[in-house]
Amino acid sequence: MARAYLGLGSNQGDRVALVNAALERLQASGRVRVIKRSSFYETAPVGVTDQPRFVNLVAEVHTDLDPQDLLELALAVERTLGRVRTERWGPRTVDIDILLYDGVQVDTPTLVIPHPEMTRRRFVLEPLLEIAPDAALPDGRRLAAFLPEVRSQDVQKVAGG
Ligand code: GSY
Repeated sequence: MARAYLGLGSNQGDRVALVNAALERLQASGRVRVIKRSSFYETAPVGVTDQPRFVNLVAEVHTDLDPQDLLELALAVERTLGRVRTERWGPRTVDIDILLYDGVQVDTPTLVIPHPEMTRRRFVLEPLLEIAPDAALPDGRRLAAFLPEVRSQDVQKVAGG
């Protein structure tokens, strides 16, 4: 059984309900077990900044799927929750990114693990470090070391979330 960390986000509709539904559908597949989930974080958009604010969280999952099949499942769940991939960095009902998968590196045209942007995104690092303070990249670099560089990004833990 592999351990993976997934980043989930939404900035359309009932954002919290959509992220919860995505986790439920991943688990309902029978191939993914959600072990831990971070708090919800309300976050300013990164990349295309002229779009609604996001809610984000990170979940630790156990899975018997290999990385490519986990990606296929994530994309299928996104589609069932109404995501249509039009604008690359634009608004989305729900987005599921594979951040880390055991200690492995994947570099294919459709999938790169560790997620190539994760060290530059406070909306990923903050929730990830909440549930996995010692998390590290496959080369051993601790993710906590990247947090000071992204502190200026607007990320706020949602009370009770
Ligand atoms: O890759 C995730 C989608 N995304 C997000 C996001 O989830 N949260 C925030 N705050 N900004 C984002 N920009 C993109 S693209």
